Amino acid sequence: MKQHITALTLILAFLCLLNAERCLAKEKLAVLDLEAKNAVTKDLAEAVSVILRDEIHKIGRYEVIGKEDLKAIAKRNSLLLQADNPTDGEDLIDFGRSLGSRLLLYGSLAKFGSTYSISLTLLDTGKDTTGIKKRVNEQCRCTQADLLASTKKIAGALFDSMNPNRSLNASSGKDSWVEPITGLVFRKVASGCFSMGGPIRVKGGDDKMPIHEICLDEFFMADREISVEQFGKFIEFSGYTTEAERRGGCVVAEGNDWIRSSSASWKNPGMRQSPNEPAVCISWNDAREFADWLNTTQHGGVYRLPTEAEWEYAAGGYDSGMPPWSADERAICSYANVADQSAKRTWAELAPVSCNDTFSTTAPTGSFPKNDWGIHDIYGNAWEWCEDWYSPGYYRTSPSENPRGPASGPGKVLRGGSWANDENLVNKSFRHWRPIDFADSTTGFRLVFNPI
Ligand SMILES: [Ca+2]
Ligand SMILES: [Ca+2]
Repeated sequence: MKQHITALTLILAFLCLLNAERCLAKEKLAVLDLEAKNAVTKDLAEAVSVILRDEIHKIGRYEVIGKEDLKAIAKRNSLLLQADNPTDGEDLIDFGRSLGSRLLLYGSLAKFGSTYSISLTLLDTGKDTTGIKKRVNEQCRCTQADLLASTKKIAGALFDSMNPNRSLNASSGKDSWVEPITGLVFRKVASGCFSMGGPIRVKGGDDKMPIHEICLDEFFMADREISVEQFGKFIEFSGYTTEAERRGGCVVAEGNDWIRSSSASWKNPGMRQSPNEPAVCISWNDAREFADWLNTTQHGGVYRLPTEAEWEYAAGGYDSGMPPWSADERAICSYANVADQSAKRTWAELAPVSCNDTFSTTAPTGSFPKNDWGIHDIYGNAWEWCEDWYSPGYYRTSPSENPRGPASGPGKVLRGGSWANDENLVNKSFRHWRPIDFADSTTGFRLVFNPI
């Protein structure tokens, strides 16, 4: 008998050598129903979730907990099955642990126009290994039937062929993040401290004083201003109408004056623009809507406008911490699109710098050299909205760590100057502001990103 058992054990061991996967205990994986967003019905989100479970089961590496088992375990343990609203990371970790499943897959399915957007996050809930293991965002400009067919591919993308550019978490050490819908590239800006503010001799009054030490956590900043093409994607997918289009137009340069034109908007800002030039005639509210839209499409992290401190820290991304033309203003045309001699030919009343940057209005984003953080056009081209309310005395009371501006103000901060400004406004410390519904043909924006 003992000999028979030994022989059987040997046969099993041999079979295991031939197919090790069958002999190893598979890792448990719980797949929550996808959250239905925008124009997606709960039924469709559930159907895609079922296909996801099947496809992951077929991969063979995981014991996928079925929907009914999920419900049963949750009921047995008096848990709230959070499949409809998987938003809080801590709750999800607790939920996964309670299920006895170290791996938890959750996400959402949204629809913008004719494009489906599916976002999936694989969460490790293990006590010593807690964290996001993988993340994937895919878009499918397709019919509902095609979406169901392509779900198989999405499961593969998550477990087998993730594009490293689309996977990131705060501790991964990656230096960039590509937002999948717009293709926006975000560069890591490392945590650090710097002197914020500037001397009064620089135009703009004493709101830049006192110069004070600020320390910031790491963040990711878009390497370019939002372009006309990228803003157009937002409009197409979201159906949003800008404030200029709804509320009487945009202030544009006409002749030697700045006038409100009722027909002007980001589509028609009073000057000819190519798709890769910065979107202008953008109000703060419009910029905020853009960020909110991205946040509804994916779980990768939070998109937002930079704080004023983050903007100024990123703008100091040079060896000296100051822009490279600080010693000689004529060098500014090599680094930024400003009101230069070519602009003067079109707009006679501009006070131009004495050099020629060759662009009379906006330039395609990325036309000028990036700074040491990898960021283009932080000076000039389009003004950039910040998250902070403006207050002229804020620097006297600002906290020294991660300041977020005062609680209220007459408007929001704009930074960096534009194609219509000289070096007095195109500099590191000049503080501009406008009401949140204001838009002119110099106001644009860029985003920052914080991974979860
Ligand atoms: Ca110019
Ligand atoms: Ca700019």
